[in-house]
Amino acid sequence: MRTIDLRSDTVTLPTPRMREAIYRAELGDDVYGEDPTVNRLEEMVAERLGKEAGLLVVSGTMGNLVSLLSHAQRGDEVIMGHLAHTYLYEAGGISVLGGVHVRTVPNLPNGMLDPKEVELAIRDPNNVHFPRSRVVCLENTHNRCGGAVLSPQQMATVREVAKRHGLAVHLDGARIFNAAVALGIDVREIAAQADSVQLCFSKGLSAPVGSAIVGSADFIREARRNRKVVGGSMRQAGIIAAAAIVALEEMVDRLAEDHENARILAQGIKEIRGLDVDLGTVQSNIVIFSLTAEGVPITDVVKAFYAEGLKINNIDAGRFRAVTHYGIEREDISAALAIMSRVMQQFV
Ligand code: TLP
Repeated sequence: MRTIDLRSDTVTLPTPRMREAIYRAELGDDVYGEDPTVNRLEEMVAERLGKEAGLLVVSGTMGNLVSLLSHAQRGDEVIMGHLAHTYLYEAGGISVLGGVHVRTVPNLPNGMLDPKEVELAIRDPNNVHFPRSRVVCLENTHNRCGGAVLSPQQMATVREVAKRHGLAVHLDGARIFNAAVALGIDVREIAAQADSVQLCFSKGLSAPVGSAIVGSADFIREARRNRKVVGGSMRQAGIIAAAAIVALEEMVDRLAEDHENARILAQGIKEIRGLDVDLGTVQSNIVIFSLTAEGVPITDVVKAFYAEGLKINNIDAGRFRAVTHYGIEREDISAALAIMSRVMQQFV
């Protein structure tokens, strides 16, 4: 039985071209700055996002950690949404390792932060009671808000407040290319609304490992030091960079297919008794949908999906998340819907 894995776009395997590029990669010791493939990737990603410099890091989590440690010192405060990945799913790294305090403001259902709420959260720097507000984080696309896409115009409203108060803006752009493809714009327009951006190669872009951070040359110099602090400096990391280069060159435009598949999946879910989805929230490759069948433990439904070869996890007691990605074809979406429909008959 073929398994259809919609748990995440992190499950994507490297493409044949990536395996070939990994095999052939020219390598050197990157801690000496001598890995030509890493150097090429870092220049390429900075150029692509319209920033001065880039840095390869192991993961999205490390990219956000190193970025925030570079913007904020011990006792400083970072403002982010209460549904931010960095707040919910990164093991509190910035507090654990950096002594950086987090202040949350409510995420709106569209993934945005209300600029008025952000402004209210910024502390008076002259009051000794308060940590110092240093940076505001946005996330685009927004994972827990169902892959919601933030436009540059929306982001600019938060950036304006941050700049007026002298704060930096960091973007968790794990899926920034999904946002750019969904909006049909150059990714630079999104990156321009942040001082630093973290982006992942290992999600929809299908590389096996790796993220990058981009920003000013000064910021990246500091981030390179902080990457060392967290043990993230690598040696012949061209092995990783080679696949990331292929990801940037070949895997961005096809994200549109994932978005279309997500929409078809959501439309199908809407027709299944016992499940529901707000189609307006499906803007990229993530579908968050609800269990409406009463008195059914959601984990029983998850188990029943798995037993039929469909991997979808729940994100809380009432909602599931499905993510489309490279390797999931239109037929898989039809097959997934058939399984969901069959399974839900047991529960309604
Ligand atoms: N997200 C993963 C899980 O951790 C939930 C997923 O399956 O979606 N920022 C965002 C917006 C993310 O979605 C993720 C990963 C990260 C950062 C962290 O990236 P990694 O997993 O590379 O550390």
